[in-house]
Amino acid sequence: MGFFDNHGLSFRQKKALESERTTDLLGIEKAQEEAKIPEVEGEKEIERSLRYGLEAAPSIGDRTISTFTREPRPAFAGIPTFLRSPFLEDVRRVGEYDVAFIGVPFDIGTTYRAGARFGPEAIRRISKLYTSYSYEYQVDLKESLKMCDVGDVFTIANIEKSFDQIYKAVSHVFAQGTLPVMLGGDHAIGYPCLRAIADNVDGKVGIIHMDRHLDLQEKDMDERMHTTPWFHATNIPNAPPENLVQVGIGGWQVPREAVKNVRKFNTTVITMGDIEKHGIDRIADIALEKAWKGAKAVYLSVDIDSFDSGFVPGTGWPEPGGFLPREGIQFVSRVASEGICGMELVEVSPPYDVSDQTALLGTRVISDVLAAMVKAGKLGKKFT
Ligand SMILES: [Mn+2]
Repeated sequence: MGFFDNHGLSFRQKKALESERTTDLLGIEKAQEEAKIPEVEGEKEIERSLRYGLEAAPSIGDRTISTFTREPRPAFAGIPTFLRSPFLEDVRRVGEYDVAFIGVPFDIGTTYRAGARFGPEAIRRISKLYTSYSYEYQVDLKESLKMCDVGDVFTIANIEKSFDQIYKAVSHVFAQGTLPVMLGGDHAIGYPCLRAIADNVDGKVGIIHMDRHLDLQEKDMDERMHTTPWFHATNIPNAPPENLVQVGIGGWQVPREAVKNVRKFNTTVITMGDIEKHGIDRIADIALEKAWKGAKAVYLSVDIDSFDSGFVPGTGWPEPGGFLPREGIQFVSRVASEGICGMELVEVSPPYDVSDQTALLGTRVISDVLAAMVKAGKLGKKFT
């Protein structure tokens, strides 16, 4: 026996222990799962790219590269649509898709820092960083969903007329059985978006609203601004306030007028303290239970300012102490896995953003919602 025999494990013992350890690592498990995901659409994309964009110059060894780029490579090239989805010029055909991304460049409902009209543009641009595949979910969105980007709603410098435009756009998409995903835009758009959906659902619609703010006033400075959507949305007969769950509320920017309406309407408010106390999973259960109570569908409204202001400088009313990115992402994915009828991601204000971080987090939230829905079998029925 050498002096070192008592100094720890032998090589063989170590090996045995290692294999035990690695088996319960998600990271290893996921790499195995990847083998099961098809790459059919990816291959079709390359084929199309070579046909439309021409084969590359002879000196290029990789013959999947084209002359004009017509696929996601290089990430810095190309005209941005959300997640590189095909731009659908003819919106009459939107019913052929599972999901439609709708830009809503609107910020005249903003009461402090403007700029959310550039939100859709910034979100689309930074979404070029993303592939359609997620390691954690083991979902390749383009292999399981028919997605399109329908471009932007034609909004104008009048809040009520813009509401009518947004209402018509979202109604059109939703009525075709396509999941509308709105890239905001300030939070005023929540009202016309919800109204469009509620008018097309035969039953009650619940709302899960992530925000630091209640957005529950009737009017702000005599107009229906971004501080007012849920007052008006929950005034729609089949979107009652009892089915409105507001998550992440808190801080010093909540007007007392809105709080009075929480009492009056009996909405469910969940603070960051509640989340701290009960944890994300339990809070998601509570939110789902309240929103789904007697409802036929649930709408998800994510204000990017629900995240801690340190992570989202590019927003209209930043407020410290909100969700950490991992928490917020976990929450939306729990909500999405029960199925949602539509979503909006609002209040990304690129003029105040730093290194596109706010737009990037917005992109992440939407991508994870879609992946969670696919994983739960709630989306992708039009994909063949
Ligand atoms: Mn807010």
